[in-house]
Amino acid sequence: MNAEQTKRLSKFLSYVLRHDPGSIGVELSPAGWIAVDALLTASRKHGKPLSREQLEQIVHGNDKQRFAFSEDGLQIRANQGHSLSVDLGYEPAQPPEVLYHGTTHKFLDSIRQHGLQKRSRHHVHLSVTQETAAAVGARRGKPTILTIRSREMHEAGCAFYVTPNQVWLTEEVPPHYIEFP
Ligand code: HQG
Repeated sequence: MNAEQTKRLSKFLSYVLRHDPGSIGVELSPAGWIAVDALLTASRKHGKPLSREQLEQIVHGNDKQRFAFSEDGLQIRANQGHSLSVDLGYEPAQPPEVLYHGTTHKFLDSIRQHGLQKRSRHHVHLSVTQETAAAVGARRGKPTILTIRSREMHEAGCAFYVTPNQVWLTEEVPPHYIEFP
């Protein structure tokens, strides 16, 4: 599978596992899982033939670990980024002193006013490193990196969760915890 094919299938999987499993006629468990066999069969039926081997390549080769297999390897789910209602079961965790959020200039006025909001996702996504935040921000234009005083937020009672791929999640970030460049 070449890089272009991998990217295309990874996008397809993101769409099905985060947003619309019904588009290929399948359902997810409350924790977001689907049986690998059911996924492969449904994908084939909907014109996206996919082998177990390709799926493994996507799951393990993905730089951002968007997907995970269950321990027995029989099920798969997305690690984060859902718009569907799923309970991923991540434990609340204590964040580092600061975390970073990558965004773009045109959103700054609104963020200054309203803070960071989760928009269509379940959480606001925060990064451990400025590099990651820069890459996230670059998806939408010239990146701007915001520094979030996450420890202070946590001490004030805001819950944080961390995904297996070190993305930190929280409900929202009020403006006074954000340091703008
Ligand atoms: C912005 C990708 C105006 C926010 C990435 C962001 C990440 C506001 C956009 C993951 C705002 C939402 C998440 C406000 C937030 N006013 N704009 N009050 N509050 N925003 O994609 O964090 O490829 O939902 O700054 O790599 O960009 O999906 O969130 O620009 O890890 O695996 O609204 O998605 O990963 O955009 O990205 P998103 P995000 P995947």
